[in-house]
Amino acid sequence: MSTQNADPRAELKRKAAIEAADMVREGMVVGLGSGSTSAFMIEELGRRWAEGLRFAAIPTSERSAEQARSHGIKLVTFATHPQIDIDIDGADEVERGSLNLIKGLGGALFREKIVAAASRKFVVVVDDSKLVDRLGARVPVPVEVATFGWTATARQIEALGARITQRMDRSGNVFVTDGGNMILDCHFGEIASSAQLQAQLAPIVGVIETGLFIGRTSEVIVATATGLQKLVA
Ligand code: ABF
Repeated sequence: MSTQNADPRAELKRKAAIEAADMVREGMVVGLGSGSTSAFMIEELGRRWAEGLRFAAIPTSERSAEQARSHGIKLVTFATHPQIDIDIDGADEVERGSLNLIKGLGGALFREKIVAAASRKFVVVVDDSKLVDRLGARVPVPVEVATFGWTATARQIEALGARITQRMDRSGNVFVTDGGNMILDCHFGEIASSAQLQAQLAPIVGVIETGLFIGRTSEVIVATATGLQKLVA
């Protein structure tokens, strides 16, 4: 049964996700992204799996793993499948010119970046509300940090000009990532150079990974009210 969507944005996400799922071929190793757009992609791959398409998948979150398992999709690890053919994932913002991304509002950025980095092709699926001229104006940069000493880590990020909020979960507790770390949502406003900001954040002790994905995107599938657009790096 396909998902019915009252939300028109969800319908756009579903269209982009199905287009990306169509790139998966027999025998491929596939990175499964996280978030609601990726969930549509996993649902579509589940449908194709039921029809007989066979591939191996590496999920970027426990939630995506659970969804894939529910369809019977074969999950593997980097130990046996170090090279991923295609990784399909969502994003929170896509910068039009560079195709650099902000990811991680869903909390899975660390695994998402590891999977993207191991992939020959990294395909991003979004609706057109995610396209921006400059990253950072609308959403913070999520930064996964170690819990130990996090206030010291936060002070160093603040020194780069960020206003920081500690990510909480729906129950009001500190959000814990699949890796057991926490997330600081770092509001920089419009970012002049996301590559430079990434270079400043990465060496801070305590920073595990940032949600800035620089120079990794192969292709973006954008769903608009009038159809699909493809942006290629
Ligand atoms: C993942 O899910 C994340 O990197 C990003 O934070 C989020 C996008 O969510 P959605 O597809 O629900 O808009 O891709």
